[in-house]
Amino acid sequence: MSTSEKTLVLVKPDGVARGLVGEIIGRIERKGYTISQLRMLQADRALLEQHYAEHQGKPFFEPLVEFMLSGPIVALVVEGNRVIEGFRNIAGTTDPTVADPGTIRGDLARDAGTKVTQNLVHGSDSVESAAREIAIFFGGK
Ligand code: DAT
Ligand code: MG
Repeated sequence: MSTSEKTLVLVKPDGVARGLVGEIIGRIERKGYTISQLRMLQADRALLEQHYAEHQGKPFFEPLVEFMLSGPIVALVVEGNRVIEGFRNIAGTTDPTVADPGTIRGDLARDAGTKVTQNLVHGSDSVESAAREIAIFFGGK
């Protein structure tokens, strides 16, 4: 049985604004995963409300959408065995203050003092989320 998976990775507006796209993509490549699709875009509200549907109603939802609208993002489909778990490991935990050193968030992000946590990257959290999110950003291809 193959364990090859796809995940949706986003470099969020803080990552693009800080010039960390290459650093983040480089870490994914050096880990050995395959980048199979990539696009830079300015997201709109409808796309983000769909992408973050699970967080609707939470206090950070509106700040999260506003933050994700604040500048261009880079969307990638990344493939490999157990890549969903593997990318979330190299990304580190949600809160960059306590994310482990060696991770993207632990090495490159910190508390920005904003209503929403700014942590450079998104990675899908399950096979189902990945399929749903890839369809949102890449039209189901
Ligand atoms: P992750 O991106 O680690 O999967 P998540 O899906 O729970 O985290 O939340 C999506 C994003 O929302 C997260 O990357 C940063 C922000 N966020 C999550 N929890 C938050 C909180 N308690 N306060 C502020 N922002 C938060
Ligand atoms: Mg999440």
